[in-house]
Amino acid sequence: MKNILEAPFLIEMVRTCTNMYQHGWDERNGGNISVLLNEADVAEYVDVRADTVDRVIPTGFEAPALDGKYFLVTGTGKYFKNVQYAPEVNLGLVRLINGGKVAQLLWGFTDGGKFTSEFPAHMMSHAARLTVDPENRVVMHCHPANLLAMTYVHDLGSRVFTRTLWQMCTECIVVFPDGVNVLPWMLCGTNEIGIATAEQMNTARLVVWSQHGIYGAGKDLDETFGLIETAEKAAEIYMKIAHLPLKNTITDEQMHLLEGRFGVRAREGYLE
Ligand code: 2HA
Ligand code: ZN
Repeated sequence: MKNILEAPFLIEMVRTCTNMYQHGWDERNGGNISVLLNEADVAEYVDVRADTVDRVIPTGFEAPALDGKYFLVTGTGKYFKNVQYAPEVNLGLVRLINGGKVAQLLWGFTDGGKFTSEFPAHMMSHAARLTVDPENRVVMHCHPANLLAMTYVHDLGSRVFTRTLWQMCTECIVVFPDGVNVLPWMLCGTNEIGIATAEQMNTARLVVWSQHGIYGAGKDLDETFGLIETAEKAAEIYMKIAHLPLKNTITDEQMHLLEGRFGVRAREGYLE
């Protein structure tokens, strides 16, 4: 068995948590990440035989599409700031069984902890994204200040919110042509917000939780981080200019030029 602390997937997870903390997106225990792993990769580092599992944790939901799948996930109540100092306490590697109703702990959470309180939203989002994009591996949640601020002063319709973000930086429509979907404030940590988030994940890789934060999904940690980073940059520009007289913008005609130049298609009906 190889040392899991040297596994590329673990190193990347630790670096990403640290980076997100340094961006100010994950104060205290804010934020959570889950990464879908291949059994073959996992088996190099941990014993995957069922009879060696010593902790099973009920999930409180069903996710038949994820039965037998492995996830590296951040822990509930854990601080992103501390992941780099004690990955085995702050992270866990679980396998879902019994149609997703139970998680077997294969590694991590060594202080008796368990997966993030947002596990339902993560797992349901994985299931939704995998039906749209079989390459999807990552779901990431965090609290970037400008996106959050924007949900206090901007209309929360997904189309109008997306259009504003697209108008704030030329690259936005290229990075997230499917736009961002916006949920109203809901109680976090529940199956209900998980179901609502997953439903929004059918049409976009970014879902804003109003007055709370954002969810992103993608094929790896770098891509998902970059997606949130780009949306957050756009929100930052918006918060810098929203109170000033607007003299210029990126027009829909210019957005169509970007579609052609970069080979992307904006979400149906979002451009004139
Ligand atoms: O506590 O971000 O949404 C972690 C969270 C809950
Ligand atoms: Zn949160």
